[in-house]
Amino acid sequence: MKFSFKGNLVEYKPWGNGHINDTYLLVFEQEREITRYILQRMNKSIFTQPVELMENIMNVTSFLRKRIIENGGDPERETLNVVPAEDGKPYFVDSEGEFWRCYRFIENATSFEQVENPEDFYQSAVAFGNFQRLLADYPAETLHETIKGFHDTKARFEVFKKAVADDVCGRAALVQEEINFVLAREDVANVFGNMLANGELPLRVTHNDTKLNNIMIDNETRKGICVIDLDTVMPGLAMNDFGDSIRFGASTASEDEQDLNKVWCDMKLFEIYAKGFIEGCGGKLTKKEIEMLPMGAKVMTFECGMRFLTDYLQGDTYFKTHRENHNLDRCRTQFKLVADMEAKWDIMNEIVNKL
Ligand code: ADP
Ligand code: GN1
Ligand code: MG
Repeated sequence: MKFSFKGNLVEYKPWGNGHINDTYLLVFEQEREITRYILQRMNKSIFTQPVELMENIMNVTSFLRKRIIENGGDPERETLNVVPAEDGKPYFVDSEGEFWRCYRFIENATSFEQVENPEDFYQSAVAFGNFQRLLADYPAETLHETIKGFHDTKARFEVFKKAVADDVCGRAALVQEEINFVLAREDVANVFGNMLANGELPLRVTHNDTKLNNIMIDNETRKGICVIDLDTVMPGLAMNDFGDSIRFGASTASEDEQDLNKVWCDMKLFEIYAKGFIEGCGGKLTKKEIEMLPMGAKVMTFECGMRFLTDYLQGDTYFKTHRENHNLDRCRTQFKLVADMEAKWDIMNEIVNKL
């Protein structure tokens, strides 16, 4: 690998639970000093413009770096740090045309797959809110759109319908109930697109993939130290960043739990996250945005379930899967959560009103 590493490679293994990139931990040693790195093979079929993507990441992380220093923080741990390739570029292209990038490993911090302690979830909310606040005056027009229409739920609904009609794997008949669940909720797919078109919502620079495992929690202070996985930082909606965190972190079970009796949207976790996120955004959210936070949770959960189902119908080509029907299991947890949010709709709105 043509990166400016320190010392000799002593260990190398797959790392983390991301669904998109191939992530490895590298351990180097020099005069008994250990340095760890994160190496990633970028998913070129999903991120078709890796050079532009890395340009976004370099620009966003250097912008954050300045803000973190101004606020007296530690830029080595509070933002991602790209390790340049030997030619100085922020990526390396191998002989097969694969794009690799490398980050310094954030030590003494953990990314969680599920909420183990409500206080951690609160801290992750503050950190994701802060991230949005820190980027509030980032020149949004200079960002490349790394995935076109990433959270255009309306467009994703059309892609879903086409996947059902094409039925390339002959799986549609097996999932009629799930298909009907989506088709009955076209209004959910349209709500934010319509509001944007009416000028009711501002576009902001958002993260767009705010799962709990995309934040590093400091092992000692238990604060959300660093927001990672910056591939989808683009202009977007505040409610979507809020909502994606809820769909993943406020669930009482993991994203691919097969026993749906275990899957609920926990209202205590919803409240804790809403409080932390609003605080983290530091008064930047409009009244309308705050009012629409419960809708963000529902839309993101619905969209994600629909994306898992689309991928199942298309033959599991987008998300990494590790067992048969993995995308279908994931889709079912999301729809169970949507149904639970619908049942708890008044409570969710009361919580946000109270805040
Ligand atoms: P994906 O896009 O596939 O989700 P991520 O960039 O989120 O890939 O990385 C996958 C996992 O690797 C993360 O959830 C986290 O646990 C770990 N990780 C990524 N970057 C770092 C880093 N700089 N330091 C420590 N751990 C990291
Ligand atoms: C993917 O990269 P990762 O694992 O953090 C996906 C998200 C989905 C999520 C579902 C670029 O996130 O949009 O919500 O899986 N990222 C991309 O777990 O598609
Ligand atoms: Mg990730």
